Amino acid sequence: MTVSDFVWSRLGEWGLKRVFGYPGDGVGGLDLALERAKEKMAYVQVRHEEMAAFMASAHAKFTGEVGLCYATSGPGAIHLLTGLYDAKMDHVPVVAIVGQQARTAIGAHYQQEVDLQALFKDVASEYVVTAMVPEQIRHCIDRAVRIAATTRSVTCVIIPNDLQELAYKDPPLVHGTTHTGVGYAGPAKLPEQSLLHQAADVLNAGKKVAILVGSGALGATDEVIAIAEKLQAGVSKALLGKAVLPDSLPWCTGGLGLLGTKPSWDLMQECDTLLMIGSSFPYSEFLPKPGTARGVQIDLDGTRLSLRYPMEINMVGDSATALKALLPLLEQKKPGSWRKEIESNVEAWWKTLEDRAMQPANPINPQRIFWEASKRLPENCIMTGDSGSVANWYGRDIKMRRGMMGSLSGSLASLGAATPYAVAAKFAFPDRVVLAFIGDGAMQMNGLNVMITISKYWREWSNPKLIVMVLNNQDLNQVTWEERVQLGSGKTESTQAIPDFAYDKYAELLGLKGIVVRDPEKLGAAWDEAFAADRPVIMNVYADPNVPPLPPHITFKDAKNFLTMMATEPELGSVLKNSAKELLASVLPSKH
Ligand SMILES: Cc1ncc(C[n+]2csc(CCOP(=O)(O)OP(=O)(O)O)c2C)c(N)n1
Repeated sequence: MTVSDFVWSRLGEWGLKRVFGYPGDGVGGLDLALERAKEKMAYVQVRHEEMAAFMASAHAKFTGEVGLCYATSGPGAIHLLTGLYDAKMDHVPVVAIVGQQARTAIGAHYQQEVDLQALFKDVASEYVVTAMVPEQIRHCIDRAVRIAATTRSVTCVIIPNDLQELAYKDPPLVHGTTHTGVGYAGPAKLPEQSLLHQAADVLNAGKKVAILVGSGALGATDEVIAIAEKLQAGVSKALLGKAVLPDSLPWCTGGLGLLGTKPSWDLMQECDTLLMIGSSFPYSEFLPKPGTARGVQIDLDGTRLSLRYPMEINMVGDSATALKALLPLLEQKKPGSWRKEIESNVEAWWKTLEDRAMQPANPINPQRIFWEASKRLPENCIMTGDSGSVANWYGRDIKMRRGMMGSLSGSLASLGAATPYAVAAKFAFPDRVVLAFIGDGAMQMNGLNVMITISKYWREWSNPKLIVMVLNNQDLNQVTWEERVQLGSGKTESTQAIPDFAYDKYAELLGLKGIVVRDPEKLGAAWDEAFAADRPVIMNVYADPNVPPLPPHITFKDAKNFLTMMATEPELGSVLKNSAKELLASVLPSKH
């Protein structure tokens, strides 16, 4: 058994069953060993190492397991970085195995010799190690997996290519060696009883309780519902926590923040008590004004407590475990005006969203694409979103149901995550329908290349349904709107315009299905056709770039910048027309 054989077999013992990667001479030994290990370690070959890291990150997000990727020395290793930062910043565990030039060449300014320890020092800050002798590899692998799982972080093992070919050796039982083992049990952290009682006191005293849930609450749906009912609270969801609660709950106010909803804004502004569960939602200005609400927070990671809002009670714990223990300490609140107000806000908001979606646009209102999709989503589907304007519409217009999953690049907010995330979802859950919502900028950045990976593998999936919806607005729209509203500047054609591309024809070139939509009245039928397809689909939907992704709360500064922007806006007519229609739909729900 070579060192490389040992690496794959040990990772397999840890329960890691799939690696996303790309070969090279820096990982030659690992490449050959992977072929020998194929019964136990499935290999997904990407077209670019960044996709492998995004896939590993998404695998961790969708399965709760440790994600695994590998790349060759030098350029391959460098390519991994964005995907690894995505995992790091959204706190999911990923192990990266990276090749290096031969030990005899290190320090010789050799070809493809990059200082990988330095390169990965930040992204894999919890653990990055270069293995130098066969007796060392066991503890390198064991520690990389255990530390990634324990600290929900990225770890990295660098393996020089000559070491990969050597015979594996167990460490001898002598001074200067260590003898590690496999095995890790997930967190069951229960906060101290006294702290739970203090938290209950704060929550019981509240008259208007708001709850904010994030991805840390994804395994605690029943508990969150039970707590919300007991406290007669409204619940808002950070984007990565969108699947924590179904949007059919009348007191679920949807997303929070720039991409969020008006009922969530109102909930946070008017509450007297805030319970935050498993979230490091970034924007403090969308939370209650400090001092206006008493705060209780639960997070698995103590470093993220009181990070955005000064909490009174800070508890380290696993969401489901902590909430189960908290529940019997809470008094049942009586239904009252607070809950009623939240529910009527939520009801009105859904009408507003429908009204906004149905406003005519040129040619298609992007909100309507999501509105029509939402009605048709199959049970248990998995959705991925990219970082452009699609994130707004996915966040707001998609009604999440129980059993569905959804994710995107949250804290890094990197362009180009939607398609590799969709591939990882499909490999992890081949029987479920997967949808990727992506802008044309992101599709051209890397989505087109991921479609080749999809065309390579889709026949292996028991259910081949994977729909990639490309929002073809020929604009880097999210940034165009940010410039309009945040910088008071009109669209700059040179930086913002994106060339048209026949995404549907490209799908057919790859043996997939292509659908093109230019007419809003044909959207419903197009979604039906996509969901009925017997293979992956690209939907090329021509959308209006001038429909504003209105924030839930417009500040004076936003309004002032909007006015300033008008002087330099080349598409002023349609920007004004669409903005007026959106605003009217907000104040006059259900009147077109
Ligand atoms: C890797 C990366 N580069 C740049 C950005 C900045 N950025 C955020 S959204 C966006 C525009 C996205 O355009 P597109 O994918 O066409 O989607 P749209 O907003 O038009 O729907 C850009 C450039 C980013 N988030 N990530």
